[in-house]
Amino acid sequence: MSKLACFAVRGVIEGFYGTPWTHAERLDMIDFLHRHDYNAYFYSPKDDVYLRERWMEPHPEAAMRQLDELIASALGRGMQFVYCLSPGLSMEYASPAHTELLLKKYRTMYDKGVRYFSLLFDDIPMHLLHERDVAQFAHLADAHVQTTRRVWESMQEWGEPVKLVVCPTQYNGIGKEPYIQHLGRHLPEEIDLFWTGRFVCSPYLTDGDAVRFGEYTGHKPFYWDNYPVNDLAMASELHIGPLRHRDPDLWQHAAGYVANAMSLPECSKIPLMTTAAYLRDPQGYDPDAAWKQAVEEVAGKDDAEAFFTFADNVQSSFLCEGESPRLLEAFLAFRFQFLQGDRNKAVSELTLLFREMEQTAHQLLGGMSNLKLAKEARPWIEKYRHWAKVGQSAVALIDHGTSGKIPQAAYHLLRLKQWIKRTERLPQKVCGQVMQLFVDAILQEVRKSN
Ligand code: LOG
Repeated sequence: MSKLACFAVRGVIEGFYGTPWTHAERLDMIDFLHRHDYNAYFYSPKDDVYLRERWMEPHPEAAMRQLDELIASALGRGMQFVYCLSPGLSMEYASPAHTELLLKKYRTMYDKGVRYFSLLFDDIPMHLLHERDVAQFAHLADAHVQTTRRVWESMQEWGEPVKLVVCPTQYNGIGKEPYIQHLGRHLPEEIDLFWTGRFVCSPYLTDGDAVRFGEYTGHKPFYWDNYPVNDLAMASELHIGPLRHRDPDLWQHAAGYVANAMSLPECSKIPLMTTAAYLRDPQGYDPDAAWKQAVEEVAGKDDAEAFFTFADNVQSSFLCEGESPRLLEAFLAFRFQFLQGDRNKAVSELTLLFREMEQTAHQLLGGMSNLKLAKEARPWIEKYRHWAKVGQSAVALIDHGTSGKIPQAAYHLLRLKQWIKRTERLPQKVCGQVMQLFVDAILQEVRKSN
């Protein structure tokens, strides 16, 4: 299938809460995106105050120079630089002066060559805030329609064609909600609407839902996919697993697709490479094959195997329930072997597994060739190392505890409890559920045999 046949816009949005990427990280990301067939970078870090809280003020001079470089870097590669503003925290929609200020900010970017803009109304109250707005507009959707139309009409007078995508305040659901339906039905068809799917973080994106959204709103959805972003309540998860459960036919019913990234740019590259594979060929997309390739490229050949072993335990997200599939398999095999087969063999195999787990952690902590990846993933790798220690103490306990060596068993039980305590202090989500089940089963087994 040709690239042109699929998603027309294939973007990444720097749209998370938390520490924005540095200038160097952005330049590197734009190059990375270009190399992987993305065609748009959306500039919208929630914590750049000049896009949100202080949207009325111009960017400081130094920031403006950096924006110039980002724009040149994207346009020079034939990519779109999408400039996004989020005025909804304070904008008085009825105020012509406010609309002028908004247009002035967009116009500054237009003069620098930007032709793609976004107006974001996400994460603001669902009701009108200013008295004048309450008097002038029927409801929030009415205010958003009129403001967007004014912005759009002015942009049409600037000469060159521009594109505009709006993020509604209600950006997830089914498209039938009164706010989004009003917005959709009253905005010109050329203006796109962001949509995150049924949920803020949608486990599935289906073509059926896309078709229905189109019918309800009169606009094909422009997907804002909240993966791999891991901000706010998701901060303990590291989203380095592959993109999953996006229908192969989605592109036929979508205006575009943008992935919201993590504030950890190097880690983000792994899932973003799998997303690139999906966007390039949705029919042929194989998440696990794409994942392996992505880890090889980002971690580098020498560390790929170790990183992949680790990454297999860091999969839990709204896209994937199986947190540690290989470890779980190993535990099930151990259980069978221990109870029905060769007890010693079972114990020695599992001891080896936990030693290897610790070695893997040491290799990754000690000297990965991709230093940036190692630095970003460090807290999760540390947690992985802790679980390896828990595992080793647990196996030692079952070995001694079930063979009646009481003093040794007591020692290992103490060690196990210490390691569990230290491990539980680290908030990062890494193979926790699987390890917890395993430890509980061991403790139960030891209790039974005493
Ligand atoms: C924000 C987004 C944030 C994400 C995940 C949208 C449209 N907006 O709930 O900036 O990174 O969720 O926490 C959001 O998704 N709001």
